[in-house]
Amino acid sequence: MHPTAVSETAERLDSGIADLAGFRDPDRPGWTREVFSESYRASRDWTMRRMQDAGLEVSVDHAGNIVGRMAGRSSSAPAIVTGSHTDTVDGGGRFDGIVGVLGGIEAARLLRASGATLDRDLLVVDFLGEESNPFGLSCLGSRSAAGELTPGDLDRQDYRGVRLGQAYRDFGLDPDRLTDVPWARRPLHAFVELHIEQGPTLQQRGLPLGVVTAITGIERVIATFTGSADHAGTRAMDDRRDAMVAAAEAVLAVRAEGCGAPTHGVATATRVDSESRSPNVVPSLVRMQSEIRSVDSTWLSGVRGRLSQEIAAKAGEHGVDVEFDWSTDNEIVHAAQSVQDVVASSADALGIPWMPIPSGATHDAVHMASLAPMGMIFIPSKDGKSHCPEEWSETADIALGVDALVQTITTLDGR
Ligand code: HGY
Ligand code: MN
Ligand code: MN
Repeated sequence: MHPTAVSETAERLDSGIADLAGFRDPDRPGWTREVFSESYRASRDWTMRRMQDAGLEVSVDHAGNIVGRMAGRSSSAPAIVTGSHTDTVDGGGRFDGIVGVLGGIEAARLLRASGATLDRDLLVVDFLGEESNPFGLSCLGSRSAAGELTPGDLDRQDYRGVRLGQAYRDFGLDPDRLTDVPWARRPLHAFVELHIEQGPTLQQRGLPLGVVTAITGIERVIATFTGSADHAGTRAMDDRRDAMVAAAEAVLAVRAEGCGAPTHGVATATRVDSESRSPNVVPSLVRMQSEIRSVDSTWLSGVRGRLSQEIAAKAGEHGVDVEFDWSTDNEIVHAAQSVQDVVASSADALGIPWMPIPSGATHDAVHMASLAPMGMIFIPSKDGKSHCPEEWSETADIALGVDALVQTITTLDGR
């Protein structure tokens, strides 16, 4: 790309990231903009205007996804889709998902500016609510587009007891039409998502680009420990049924499971809540939330049995009962070899060094993979930090990722 164009792209990316980061929850750390929040609602008008400025025809589908369309010569041909998300985790950063939405918009702008007209429509999508949320369900918008959101999902409740269906309604979306997503019902040619790596590998290897090979599967569990309440001052230590101790043993069992993964696997206890409110009572009811991830299907498929058995045995030693509520947030998904090859050849054509890399994070691409051949392009994350205020990616790396995305879209269009 001509140096002037490079600096204009870099300036637009810089200012876009800064402007979007301004839509944040003032009461939370980092750049928090959680799904259904007021800061998220306010940011969406900005995103729509950004798409319009780039010459895209903008609409919001019944699933709440913001869709920017650049018409191709043949609107009947299967479309190419790119995009990501602009919601964040609590205390999140400025790049996770945002790079894929702003990068997709920039790619469309560059394609238009080059005078190139694609054969196929290009859709740039800001998917609703990709991040895991208090309802325990990630990728709301892409899951709906793929027809994978179920009526039962809408009965999920957050810790205030609010149903997911009500949260959609409060946000202005009709819970009965969430999978009515026409653009996703037409044949689609390919889906490619630009995203930060959210890990340290590319930086450690000194590489500016990753071609994603697979996206991790995620198993989630809420373990509920039931012991017996007692006076913390009078009940002898060898005569307790302490639910907190059983939960603590479970946290360590989760860690041991992740550390024992043979190839690629992680396991994290992310929350422990005790129902006991008084500081002088032996806890009788404690819940532990955990998630386990891997691209190794053999290991991941055995994790429910291994962990349930280990945690139940430890709880039994303390006379504590335990119940498990397991769920699969998403299965392991492999990127289409055809799209991986196009991303790789595009990077080669641009002289951008790259490596194949699995994704330990999940993405909207997981659900889009059921609609079209899927691929992802990674750019480096500074020190591998993500889901925190320190999350950082260099503008030059983002611009390279955009170049690779433009080249990939152009090549896919001709196939
Ligand atoms: O949880 C994830 O991996 C993604 O950031 N939602
Ligand atoms: Mn993300
Ligand atoms: Mn994320």
